[in-house]
Amino acid sequence: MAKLSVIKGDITLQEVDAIVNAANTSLLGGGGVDGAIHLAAGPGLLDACRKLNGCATGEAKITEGFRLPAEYVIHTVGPIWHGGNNQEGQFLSNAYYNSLVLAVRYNVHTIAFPNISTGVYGFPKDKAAKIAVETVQRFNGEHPGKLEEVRFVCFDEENYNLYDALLK
Ligand code: AR6
Repeated sequence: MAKLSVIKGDITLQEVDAIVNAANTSLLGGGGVDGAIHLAAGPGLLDACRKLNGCATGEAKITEGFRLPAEYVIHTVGPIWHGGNNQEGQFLSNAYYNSLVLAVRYNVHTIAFPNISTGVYGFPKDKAAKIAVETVQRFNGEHPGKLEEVRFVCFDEENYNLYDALLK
């Protein structure tokens, strides 16, 4: 069974097969974790993203990692929080699930996720953490032996504490 772990830190430094980017539908860069990943990966990442024709909310696309320690970047788009009655939970779950589907297809065994949608997209952190953990556990149950480690990389203390409690 894949190990689910949590650390407080910077996703661009993670030595894993793939890191996940919380992107927007253009895939052409932005602020937050997206900006940090593009900065660390270098301009090759933006060139590669230009060829992907964007990405719908809840879907995922993959590129190489360029200057990052990770071999791949999986770009996914979480939902913008509009109060919770617009299928935000389903879209967030899809973003995690579809990232993992792509990871397995590319023989990724270790993967790091940021806390998708919990920055400028405004998804409540407690709800998002529950959905993230439940979705990864469901995927693992459905795909036994495919993943070794799924690491949640939290940038802020509040997210770290939420994941730490859920994974205990
Ligand atoms: N490593 C790990 N986590 C980080 C890092 C980092 N280096 N930097 C920020 N975070 P956000 P969203 C955390 O806003 O809410 C972009 O402009 C941050 O603290 O990056 O999905 C895209 O282009 C927060 O917990 O992503 C989109 O337009 C989490 O990453 C939009 O933001 C996600 O915050 C996506 O919004």
